[in-house]
Amino acid sequence: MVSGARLILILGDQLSRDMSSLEGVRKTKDVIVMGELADEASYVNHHKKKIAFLFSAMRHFAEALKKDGFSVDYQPYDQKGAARSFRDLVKAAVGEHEPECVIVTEPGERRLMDDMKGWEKALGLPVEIREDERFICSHAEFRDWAEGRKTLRMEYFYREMRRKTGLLMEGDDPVGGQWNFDKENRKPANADLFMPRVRRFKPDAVTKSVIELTNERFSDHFGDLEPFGFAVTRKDALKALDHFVECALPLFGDYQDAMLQGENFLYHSLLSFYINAGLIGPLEVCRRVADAYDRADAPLNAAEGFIRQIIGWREYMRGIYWFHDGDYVRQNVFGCERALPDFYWTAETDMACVRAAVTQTREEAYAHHIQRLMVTGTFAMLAGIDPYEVHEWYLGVYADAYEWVEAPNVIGMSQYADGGALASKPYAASGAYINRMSDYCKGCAYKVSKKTEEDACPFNALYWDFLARNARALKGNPRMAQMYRTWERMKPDVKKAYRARAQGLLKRLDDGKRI
Ligand code: FAD
Ligand code: DLZ
Ligand code: SF4
Repeated sequence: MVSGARLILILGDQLSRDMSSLEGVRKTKDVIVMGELADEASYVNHHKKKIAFLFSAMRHFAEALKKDGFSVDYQPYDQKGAARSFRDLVKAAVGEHEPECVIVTEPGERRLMDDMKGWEKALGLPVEIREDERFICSHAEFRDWAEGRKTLRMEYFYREMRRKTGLLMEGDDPVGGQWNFDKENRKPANADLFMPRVRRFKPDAVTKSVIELTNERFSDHFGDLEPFGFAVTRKDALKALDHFVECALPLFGDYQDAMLQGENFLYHSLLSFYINAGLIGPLEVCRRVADAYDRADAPLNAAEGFIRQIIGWREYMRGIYWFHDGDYVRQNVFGCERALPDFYWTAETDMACVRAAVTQTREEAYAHHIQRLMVTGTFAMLAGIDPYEVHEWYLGVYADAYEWVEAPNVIGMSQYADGGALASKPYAASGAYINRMSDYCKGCAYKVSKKTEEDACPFNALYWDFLARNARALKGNPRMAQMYRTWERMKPDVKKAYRARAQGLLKRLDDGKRI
């Protein structure tokens, strides 16, 4: 023990030298504590790749700190008598190092924040919880922007962030005279497009031993562990960023919403794992993309579209998550109670689109935004699945998932379970949307053009049934008016047939039968 030592706790998704908890750290005096924890690894059914990615990235980060002369107390998962939780880890470290205080950067999940608030009393020494400064918008700034507004909409928030960062700005005006080029970003892809190859990284000795550990200790968790190709260091995550900017960014905008059978990644960046875990920063990523635009290496619709996802959507989601005091993840405006179907784990369904999204999720711990939103997300909402179960699924299966970003995307954006606090209308769609944006329907057992027959696309009847079921909650929404007008114009026997087909499908789900 060194007198006056401070204990600095680094969480698994805080793997950055720029963490506020490390500000003012003294190499010779302070102790940095990190740990692989049973509670964190199992509070939801985390994908095996997510566990291996984080454990390996944590080990690399800790080693790099040690190499630079910091004092690091690292608890590997299999250590005898290992602490299971952050609270126990810190308690043990306080016993061992007798620090004068504990410093931590705020966590990204409310369950932990609530727990940390009780640490001071439990440990009997000061606990300083610092703000996470990796975000562009602080809690106070978001509150200032949000409070007093009747509705919160991302587009207006995004403009503030453009002004604040100066990204793609010419003085006070957006480059190109428009804030948003989304209209140019809705092209369906076709199979003869040249697809960039994904940058994968060969596991080193540390990753190999973590893969072995994950295989042994988390064999009952969801997902395929190998092949494993994630970057686990900042150096490799930066290579992944370079690769994206060079190979995929130019067409990122055009095909952002497209889906193709057998193409898991298209022109997406695959950077969310690294940004969320702290290996690379959101602003450095955006600056790199803005530079590519300045050098004419990427068109404006791609650069703007990408930057909007990060300084717009990503920051907005985090703002919304913390702006709600209560239990955001328990919102359920439609009162849905249906259990999550088994095919979210097994991919055993005849719906080609859902099968593809779940299969690639199992293989990669990744699906891109439109798959998450308009395939697995829309199906769950149309089928009336309990949003909390949907939330737990998303929080587990994706390697980039932490509640601050997952919950608003799932509860708010994809399930509309918060009643419109985040989105102006539900992302409800029939099979026609998936057919327009993908080639899944061509190879599907169901016919997207059919409506109520036995082999009709399930999304079609479930879509109208969802609207009919939830008319009271949705009918007053001006953005839904056109859909309700169409529903009301339908002949009674057509409506009846839709609802009967939907009931048949839902009964099959409840009986655990294949659809
Ligand atoms: P790209 O398509 O290349 O986009 C670039 C970056 O923009 C991403 O890396 C990400 O940092 C950011 N971004 C894009 N859209 C969003 C968004 N809606 N919210 C926040 N950031 C965004 N993202 C997560 O990081 N973690 C999650 O747990 C998560 N869960 C989601 C659940 C649902 C139901 C939906 C609809 C979206 C979810 N997203 C989540 C947002 C988005 O799908 C992922 O960020 C994206 O697919 C990650 O892949 P990428 O890095 O290739 O992204
Ligand atoms: C997701 C995760 C997992 C699987 N395991 C650990 C771990 O063993 N140790 C750790 O420090 N963090 C882990 N994490 C990330 C935490 O769950 C994350 O820091 C909190 O959810 C706050 O965002
Ligand atoms: Fe999905 Fe329906 Fe198309 Fe099949 S027909 S792939 S279920 S949208």
